[in-house]
Amino acid sequence: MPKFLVITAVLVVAPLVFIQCGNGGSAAEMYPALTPKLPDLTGATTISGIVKFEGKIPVRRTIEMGGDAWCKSHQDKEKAQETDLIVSESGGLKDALVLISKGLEAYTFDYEKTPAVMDQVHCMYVPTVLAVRTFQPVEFRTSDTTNHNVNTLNSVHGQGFNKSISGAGSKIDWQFRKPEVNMRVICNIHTWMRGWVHVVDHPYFTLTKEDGSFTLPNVPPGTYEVEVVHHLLGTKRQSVTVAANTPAALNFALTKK
Ligand SMILES: [Cu+2]
Repeated sequence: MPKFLVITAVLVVAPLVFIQCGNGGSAAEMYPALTPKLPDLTGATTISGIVKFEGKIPVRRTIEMGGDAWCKSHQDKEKAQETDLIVSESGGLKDALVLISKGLEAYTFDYEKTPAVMDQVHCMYVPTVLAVRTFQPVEFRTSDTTNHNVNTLNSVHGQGFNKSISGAGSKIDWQFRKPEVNMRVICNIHTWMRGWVHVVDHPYFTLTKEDGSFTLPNVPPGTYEVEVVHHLLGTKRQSVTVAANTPAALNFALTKK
């Protein structure tokens, strides 16, 4: 087949396959059968460290909600600050995903069935960043008495959705079934609303705290690649060898691209 036909076929057919497979899903939770193959935790220890932002510490501005009367009148002046880049006074980067990206291939972990929650409060996502397991139930809630929509359609695996939500206490139930990072959550009604969802297929991940610190507990001895992912600053990886009962330290620095 001529090369251009192959390329055309890939470009045309591939998106259709993604749409029809629907890797995400709502309503009834689905858990394909699996046989856990868990690591031996003898000598397991922690990997911990700090993720720093390199560069001038950004000043977070208060969000202007003037375009919507309900949001403006309910705005939490302290909390309604830009969420794209949150850096502490000491340069610690908040809300970076830290995960083991290589070294766990031999294992199969049980599902996490406790729902993860992203709420909408005073026209902001709370929390702004959510890190969940594949197949973990996720509840997109609203505590607001105004209308929102939740749009995650930038998913590269076609597991996003776009649904409207209104009425305090309402929720959208969803499952993300493929590992994926930096899925953006937006509300098409309120352009300042921005969140991110990361989906990981094992339990060795966390989000950095206010000061940029992180801890991955219960890591069995071995050699791993650890990855840090930030929605704005990109990805960095380092390898680390974890010896039995010896906590490992690992620091990262990210900067604007
Ligand atoms: Cu909204």
